[in-house]
Amino acid sequence: MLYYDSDDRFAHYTVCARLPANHREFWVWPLKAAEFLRAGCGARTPNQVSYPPRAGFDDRFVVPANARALMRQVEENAMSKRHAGGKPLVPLKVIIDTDIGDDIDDAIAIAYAARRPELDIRAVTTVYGPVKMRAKIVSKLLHVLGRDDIPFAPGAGRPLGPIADEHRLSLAPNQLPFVKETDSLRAPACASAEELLLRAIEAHPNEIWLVTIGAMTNAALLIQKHPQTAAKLKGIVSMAGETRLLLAEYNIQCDPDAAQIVLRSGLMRFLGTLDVTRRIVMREKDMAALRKADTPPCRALIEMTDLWKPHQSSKVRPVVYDMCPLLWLYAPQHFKTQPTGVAVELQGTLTRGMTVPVKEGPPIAVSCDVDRKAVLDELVHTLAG
Ligand SMILES: [Ca+2]
Repeated sequence: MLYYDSDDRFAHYTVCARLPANHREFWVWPLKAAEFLRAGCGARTPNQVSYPPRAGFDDRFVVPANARALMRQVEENAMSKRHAGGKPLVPLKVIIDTDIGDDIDDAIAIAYAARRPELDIRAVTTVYGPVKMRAKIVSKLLHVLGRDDIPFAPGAGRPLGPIADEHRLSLAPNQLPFVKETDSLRAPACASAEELLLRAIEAHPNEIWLVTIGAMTNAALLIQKHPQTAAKLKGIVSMAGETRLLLAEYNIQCDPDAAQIVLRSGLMRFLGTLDVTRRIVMREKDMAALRKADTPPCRALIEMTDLWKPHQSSKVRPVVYDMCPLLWLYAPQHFKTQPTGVAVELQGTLTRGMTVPVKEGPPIAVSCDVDRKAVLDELVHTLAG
């Protein structure tokens, strides 16, 4: 049940939603008139409603035809308000640095971020191996998402140092067939991720979060070559590393030397580690919801999932590691973290690429646990709601 009120003093509407029967609380917060109208409620004359609502509250103000859209708006505002401590929603500016095309979670993370009002994607850059092919996938995906306004560029293909899996650098991404010959793709905004990163960060100093969901080569090059611009980042958050299992996590393994530079830079704020993020396996009902939604973004993700599936053996359904740093930015309550200094093992022949907790070094919020159900519900609600 939804109702609304006006408050001329602040020139906004107050929208209230009564949660399902097992909840006793009411959520109340301001929505600007524009947001209210965008939620699909039309220009009805505001009515005065007392708050807290009285018993026997008058149903004349209920807006059932728009209940679903309004409820979504209401929930999103509530979440943002909780995170922002009651301040109006100001989207967080992010640059997503991705190795899209191999695992499926990059595409899911970008589609998810593009639909969240809390996140403002300022650029997408690609990294590791066939970066130009990855950029083509980004171009197509952003188009399907209706986000041709987001600039993108290919980044560094080669890691800074030697890697064990050299042959992987030349493999075409398994999701490249998502891009068809008949597609007229938008061109990259500039020739290199380096240029795009400089442009985006300098345009909004101290406002941009760099979100790495692949190897950290681009981030490390930025820090090495342009330290003054890198210092204007609000911070870096990543899906990377593993501090409890005795293994080297993939994104670190792809460029351990770059990871060491980034983890020791003082810019890293959050690491979504393997042992935590690998728990977030999409449920069959989540995939069914995407299929049922049948929107262009959901159809694209299903198509990309079908391309990805034959190329991996262990995963039953997508594991959405890469959305974690994006979600943590505005909803950290879904994660438990431990402030930890982290260093990368660079010397060991068997251990190169492992991330090790260390006493010295800048502390990073390293994930320890995650509310898996909350994350998946948030994801599906965002993509298919
Ligand atoms: Ca990735």
